[in-house]
Amino acid sequence: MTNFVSIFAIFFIFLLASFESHPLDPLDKFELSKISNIVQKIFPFSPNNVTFHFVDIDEPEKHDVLNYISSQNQNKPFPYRSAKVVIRVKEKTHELIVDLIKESIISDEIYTGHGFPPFIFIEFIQAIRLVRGDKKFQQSILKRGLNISEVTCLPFTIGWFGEVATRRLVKVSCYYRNGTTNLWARPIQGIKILVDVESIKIVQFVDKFSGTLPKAEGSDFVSSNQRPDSGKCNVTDSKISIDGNEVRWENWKFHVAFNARAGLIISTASIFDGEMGKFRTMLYRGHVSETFVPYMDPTEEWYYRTFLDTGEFGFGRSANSLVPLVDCPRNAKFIDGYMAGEDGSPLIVPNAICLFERLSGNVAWKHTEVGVPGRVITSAAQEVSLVVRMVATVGNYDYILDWEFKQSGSINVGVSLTGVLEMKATPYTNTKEMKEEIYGTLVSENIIANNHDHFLTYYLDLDIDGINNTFVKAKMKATRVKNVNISPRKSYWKVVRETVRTEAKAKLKLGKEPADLLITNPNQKTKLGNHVGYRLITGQPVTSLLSDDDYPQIRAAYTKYQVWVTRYNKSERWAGGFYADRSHGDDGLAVWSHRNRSIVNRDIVLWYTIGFHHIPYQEDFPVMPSLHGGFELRPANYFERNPLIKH
Ligand SMILES: *[C@@H]1O[C@H](CO)[C@@H](O)[C@H](O)[C@H]1NC(C)=O
Ligand SMILES: *[C@@H]1O[C@H](CO)[C@@H](O)[C@H](O)[C@H]1NC(C)=O
Ligand SMILES: *[C@@H]1O[C@H](CO)[C@@H](O)[C@H](O)[C@H]1NC(C)=O
Ligand SMILES: *[C@@H]1O[C@H](CO)[C@@H](O)[C@H](O)[C@H]1NC(C)=O
Ligand SMILES: *[C@@H]1O[C@H](CO)[C@@H](O)[C@H](O)[C@H]1NC(C)=O
Ligand SMILES: *[C@@H]1O[C@H](CO)[C@@H](O)[C@H](O)[C@H]1NC(C)=O
Ligand SMILES: *[C@@H]1O[C@H](CO)[C@@H](O)[C@H](O)[C@H]1NC(C)=O
Ligand SMILES: [Cu+2]
Repeated sequence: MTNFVSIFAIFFIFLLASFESHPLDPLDKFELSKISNIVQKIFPFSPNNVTFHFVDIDEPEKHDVLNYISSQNQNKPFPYRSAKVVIRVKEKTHELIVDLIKESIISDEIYTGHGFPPFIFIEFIQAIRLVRGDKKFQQSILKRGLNISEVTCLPFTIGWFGEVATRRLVKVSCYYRNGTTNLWARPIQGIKILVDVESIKIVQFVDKFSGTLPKAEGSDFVSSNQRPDSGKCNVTDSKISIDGNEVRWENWKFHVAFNARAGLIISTASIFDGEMGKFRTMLYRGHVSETFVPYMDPTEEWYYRTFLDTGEFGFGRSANSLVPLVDCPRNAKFIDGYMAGEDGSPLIVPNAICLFERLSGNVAWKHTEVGVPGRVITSAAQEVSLVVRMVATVGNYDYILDWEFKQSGSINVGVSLTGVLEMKATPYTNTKEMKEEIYGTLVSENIIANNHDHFLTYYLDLDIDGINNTFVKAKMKATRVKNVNISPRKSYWKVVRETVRTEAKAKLKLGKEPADLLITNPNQKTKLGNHVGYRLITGQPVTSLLSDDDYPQIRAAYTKYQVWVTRYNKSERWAGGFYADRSHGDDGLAVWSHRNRSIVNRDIVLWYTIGFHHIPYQEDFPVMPSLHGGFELRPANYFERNPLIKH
């Protein structure tokens, strides 16, 4: 009996594993616990002397992944699985590779380069606790006549400004709630507090006893009871199938993952081609790679606010638990996210990702024909799409990240910015009183919202019908009609295709010349002889306006161009460098691209940055209405015809 039960159990587990595992699956809670235990054996820890800053699957070889998922027989588990783990021990950064099958650490290297791994919750909490408990700080609050119970303190990463950076530091800023929720509107100014998160010490404390405290009236933004789904945006019966992390919907098949750094990751996306009767590859991996948010205020209390949010903290670490009927509609399905806590043990983010079918009310295609005698033919279809969403709240800002899959073969990738602006106090209550530069907009009495940028850089490893692809610019060239005898026209434009041969030539500042940007497969043609491809339709052309020698720009050099193409290398995924906190700009997209590798008919990665120059306006106060940006990946001679027309 016992035997039978255990055999049955093993069989059952085997079944589960065989149906659900994919080599790019994120680490689950059992694997995270296992990793923590394996590391614990070599680095025995008590709270705080060993901290886990990055835990993710160690990227398997791409050809192994592709072979595995394309092989018919997936009952065999993927032959290897390991994790990349970055821990801090005795103020040193260890990069570990943990083999999850052998259950051992197979590599341990101490990183000695510039920059530090991401911060973790406990470090922020300790820094805040330290400041609040500090006698000098308490006196500063008392002297201002404020009540410490109504003070909220928050840590900020400090960037790098040419100094020797040997310590992991944050600056702590405090706010006076005084019974309100919009703490960002009530900064307590004049106090500078620098905290070392590893020795847990205040290394600098300066109070100038300056600054006005804005009044609280009108700054609240708590919403009234959540409005139930009105049904205005109609939902359909969901045809989404989720098996483990694999999603199938209409003609799409892809894998969804979550990690602490990028948050939502889309992998191995393929689309079913009805004409060919098979799935065709399109995107191997896509996710937010880095986020750069520099503020445009060079003054003492603001200059350092030049955040690389994804690398310094993490979009996944900032992920919200999505609320049904608020963050996602009625028909949404949810996936939980897992990541490692400070001691490596698993933390869950329930409902970190949602998937839902959207009937937007848009028309997918349409034509009304009046030219057929005797009748008017109207043909059209409503657009139904699949949205995959997560929301990251990084301090004051909220980023709603969407991947929208369309049956036409397009993927629309978008981000909506909302939340509360970072603000500073001012004695001014009207613009006519202003005597000096304020570096922002007076959004309420005594409150300035500072000018800043947001750059979200996406990693897009497109594999159009195979891994070897080419980056092509289809330029529109204004041309003069030469033979005046055949045409009264003087000019037209023609398409001049340019294959971009090297990484150096593939970094683009858009808006200078009209061109379609294509990732094509030079080895595959349609029946009609066109090279199969996908097109990147970009949004507003925004690039960083900071000077090249400005420290934040050195760290985020890649934001000078919206588009880059590099050779695929599994270690090159984080545009601002892996160690983004206090980085010096010696790792990252700009550095890799500088090698100027050939990108013709190779495995290549497209990088696209959605940018916003944000001049605040009064409507952004007290909370900002969503502002949208995005791009589209759209088939371009990929299909023989419009895939929406089934026949
Ligand atoms: C962490 O501290 C504990 C208790 O003091 C000690 O036993 C352990 O060896 C320390 N671990 C490391 C890696 O230094
Ligand atoms: C300070 O605020 C707390 C609640 O936030 C309140 O209970 C307390 O009475 C206040 N203290 C003073 C001196 O006003
Ligand atoms: C705090 O709120 C109270 C009650 O609204 C108000 O009287 C007081 O002036 C506020 N204090 C500050 C420093 O804004
Ligand atoms: C939404 O769709 C359902 C099912 O198709 C239909 O019964 C309902 O009337 C629709 N509601 C609206 C507001 O269009
Ligand atoms: C891709 O191109 C490289 C370099 O030409 C070649 O070695 C490799 O075999 C190609 N891979 C595939 C899958 O075609
Ligand atoms: C892959 O990237 C890493 C990190 O940039 C680099 O050290 C390594 O040399 C690269 N490998 C190849 C084959 O280019
Ligand atoms: C990159 O390589 C190409 C072809 O070898 C060359 O023409 C170009 O000057 C190089 N660019 C840089 C910046 O090295
Ligand atoms: Cu903004």
